[in-house]
Amino acid sequence: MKKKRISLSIYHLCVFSVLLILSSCSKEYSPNYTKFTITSVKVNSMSFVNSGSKDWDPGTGPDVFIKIEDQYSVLLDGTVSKYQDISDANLPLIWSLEHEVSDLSELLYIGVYDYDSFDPDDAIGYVSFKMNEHTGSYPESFSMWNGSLWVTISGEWSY
Ligand SMILES: [Ca+2]
Ligand SMILES: [Ca+2]
Repeated sequence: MKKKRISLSIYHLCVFSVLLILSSCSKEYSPNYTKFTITSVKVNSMSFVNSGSKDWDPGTGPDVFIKIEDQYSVLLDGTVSKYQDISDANLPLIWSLEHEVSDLSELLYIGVYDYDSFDPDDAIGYVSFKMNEHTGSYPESFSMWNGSLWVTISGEWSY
């Protein structure tokens, strides 16, 4: 009788420990991150002609780079990291970078451009996003589409 009571309490202790471990695990799965650092931007597909159905550059492929922008200004200018004379066979294009988003409600844009030497750069397209649209599952990467432009962003969440 006495022995049974002891084994029962050990059983309860085990159940209690398991519950404790489970509850600490579930806490880990619902973090409250306040920052996201973009570490790479990937262009999977894009248009190779402008709205007039003309090539971005006459005779050569576009020289593609990105900018991270908000509604008011350029936050990260990737002009120096352009890929020159790109064709469809060169996709996807990937840029490694580091840009911290500390206001998760900020409306951000990834602008994709063709670099031009003598006239203003051509705007190939853009995608827009707010990081707080992704705080449900806190993905380390997510994709966005706008017309034929398909962009994947990867990064790290932190406090
Ligand atoms: Ca051009
Ligand atoms: Ca070119």
